[in-house]
Amino acid sequence: MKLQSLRRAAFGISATALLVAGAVAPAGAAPAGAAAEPVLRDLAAAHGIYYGTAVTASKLNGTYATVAAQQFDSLTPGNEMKWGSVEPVRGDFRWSGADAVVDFAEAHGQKVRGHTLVWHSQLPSWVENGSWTADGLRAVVADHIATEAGRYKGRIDHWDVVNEPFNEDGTRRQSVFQRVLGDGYVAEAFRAARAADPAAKLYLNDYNVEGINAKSDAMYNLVRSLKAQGVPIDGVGLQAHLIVGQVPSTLRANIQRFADLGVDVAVTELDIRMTLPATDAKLAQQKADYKAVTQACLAVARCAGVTVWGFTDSDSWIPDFFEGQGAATPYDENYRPKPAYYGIAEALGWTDGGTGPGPGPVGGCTVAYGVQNQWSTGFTAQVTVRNTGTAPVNGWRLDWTWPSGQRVTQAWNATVTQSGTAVSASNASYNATIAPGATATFGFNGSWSGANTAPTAFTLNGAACTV
Ligand code: 9MR
Repeated sequence: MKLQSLRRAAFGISATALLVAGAVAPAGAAPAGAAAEPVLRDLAAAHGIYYGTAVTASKLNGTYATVAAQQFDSLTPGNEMKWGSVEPVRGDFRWSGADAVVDFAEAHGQKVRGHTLVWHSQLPSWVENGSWTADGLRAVVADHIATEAGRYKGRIDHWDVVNEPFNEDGTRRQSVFQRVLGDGYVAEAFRAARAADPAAKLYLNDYNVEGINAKSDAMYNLVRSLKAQGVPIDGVGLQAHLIVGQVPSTLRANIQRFADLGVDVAVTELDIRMTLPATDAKLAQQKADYKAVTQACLAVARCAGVTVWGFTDSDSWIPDFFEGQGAATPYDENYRPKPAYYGIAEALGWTDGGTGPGPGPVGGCTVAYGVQNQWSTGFTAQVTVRNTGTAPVNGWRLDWTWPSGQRVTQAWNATVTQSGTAVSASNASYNATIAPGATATFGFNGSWSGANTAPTAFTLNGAACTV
């Protein structure tokens, strides 16, 4: 445990995990006598760091929402807070996507990284192509920061205030901000962000700055000079869009040198891409790489946490931007945990107890969910899980998300926990093993109001089941 991070650890553990049956245990705790899937957010919290993911607001339902809520304690909207998303036309604000991510995070005890206030890309054309005087653009940027950071005041853990200000050689990128306002736009943006939301930690974020190189040297010199001028900068974000087998050997030393300047550091957009198809060897290397990045963060006291840029290969920017490449995230396209997920967990201290990683069903699972009885405020439901794979399942956890705000109040034949709308049911000691073709059944009472809509998606040990 990092001593200076006790506050953050306490936050992580106080997540609204609610135990409704059985002994008190955190969501995802190992059922007796069985290997359980690791829960990254709990493991990270025990070290005083967070583990986050970028998300897409429109996908926050079903299995996607369940995994995002269960495994991560920080969310970054992948696109929804960018200037082009929130004010595509001057004075015409669209907050629904950003609001949805912030609301979801709060409902699940998660922090939010705000991304991003001042960036050359995904800018509305009225900003990018305006014919600006310096005073005119300065006022527009100040207003944008005051409006967006002000809207979410008190609800954002970190803001990426300025994103990607550098070229690869360490010179300043000639964005509209740089061209019209000069070097000082960075300091002005940080001051405006502090004024708008004094509680948010303010970050400078960039890519290809993970190792020690010309670009990260430029970032280092800028942070040093901002600190010397009293500019309110709190952290540095290393995006970490990496390639399998190429984690920079100087990553840890680089994190440390920024920390030594008196700022926090976060890995903000981690993904590790490979040339497709993914092979066992590449996935094994990717596991080692995810583990190494997580270990580098853990090794430096001021490293606040790690965010993966999408947790599933079905929600990754890589295939669209790098032809023939992909498989860059910790879960596959069907939400099955990949070796990379276990690499993260191992870095965070999880061991599989010698049973081998991934007790997930080899061939799959089906779930039958039935409401047996319903009255004005409550209901009784029964859930039957079938192992349709060819190997036994030894220890299981079934996850789902409530579509209409139900709550589990009492359960039998499983230990059920609920955090926000996300539910986890773990086996009892006497039904931990499900032989191929066999089933396990448990039941519970719940409360409902308005509607009692059945869940549409379930995962068994992280693998999506047929419903
Ligand atoms: O993940 C984002 C993707 O959906 C967008 O199409 C893309 C457009 O530039 O931006 C992606 O996110 C970027 C992030 O905002 C800044 N660092 C690089 C990320 C990957 O391009």
